[in-house]
Amino acid sequence: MTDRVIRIIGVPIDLGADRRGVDMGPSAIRYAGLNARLQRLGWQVEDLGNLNVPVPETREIQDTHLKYLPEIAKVSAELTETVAKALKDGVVPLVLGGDHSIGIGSLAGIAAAGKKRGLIWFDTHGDYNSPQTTHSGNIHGMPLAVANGIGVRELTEIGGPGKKISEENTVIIGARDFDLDEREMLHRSKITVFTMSDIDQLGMKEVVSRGLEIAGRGTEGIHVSFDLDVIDPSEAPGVGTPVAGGITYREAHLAMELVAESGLLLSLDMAEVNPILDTHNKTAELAVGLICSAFGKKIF
Ligand code: 6HN
Ligand code: MN
Ligand code: MN
Ligand code: MN
Repeated sequence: MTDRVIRIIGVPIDLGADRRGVDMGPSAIRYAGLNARLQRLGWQVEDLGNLNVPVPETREIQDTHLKYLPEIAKVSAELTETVAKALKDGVVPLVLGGDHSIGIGSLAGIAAAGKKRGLIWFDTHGDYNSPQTTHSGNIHGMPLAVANGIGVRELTEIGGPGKKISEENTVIIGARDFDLDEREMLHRSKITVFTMSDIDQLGMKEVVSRGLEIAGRGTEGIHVSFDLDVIDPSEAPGVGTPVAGGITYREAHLAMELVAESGLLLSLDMAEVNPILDTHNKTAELAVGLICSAFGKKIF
């Protein structure tokens, strides 16, 4: 890491998900001591505060296959500009969700800044639905597809036309819950998927090493988009979409430690913390711990 400034961008959005609450994620993560802990690691921290996001009670759903599309498109466009500006300013964007629709703006911002970056997407889910394949109509199930040019133009053309990721340099880690058509689309793509079963068989160290090799090949570095629901609900109860059978507390830290050691990390999203379902801010504290591991915290 050559640059020592992290710019925090909060995105208090839960319009992309059915369950309320992940809009409070940025507050919970800050409350868990994020800024001070990053400073203790030697980083300068610039906190931009939160983007302006409407609350669902003030809006109506127009299209049930793409719930809150106009609102999410507007927030994503603003996030795109904010992330692109951070990269142009030479600082490290840290985007706090909010639901995982934040990935749309993060990845579009990276592309708009002209950066060729690999991507590691830690998630239970593929987030690779299209308006045709979605069963929920929730846009947080679509950001990876959108970044790959799949979906409506209101989303795919944010930050300019064309794909925002290179499929060959994109890796999903921790998957265990795909929708059927989503799974088919991912099979047809060149995205690499490491499932929970792969982690069981190979171990987290090997999976992340392979992931870093794939994401880092021929790129300037990598973006990591971390959905807290990849962690087992016993250790991360406060997430938008809990699914049993996730990675452990230590596996999650090991993954972030390996990311830090690689020296490849250029930007990070932390998504889907839901304080309403959390117990004593446990999941937000875990999110802060993982951010610190990703940005170089060592145990000894
Ligand atoms: N997330 N595949 C489901 C859907 O509604 O499309 C779940 C998506 C979850 C998205 O957790 O970021
Ligand atoms: Mn997700
Ligand atoms: Mn998820
Ligand atoms: Mn279907």
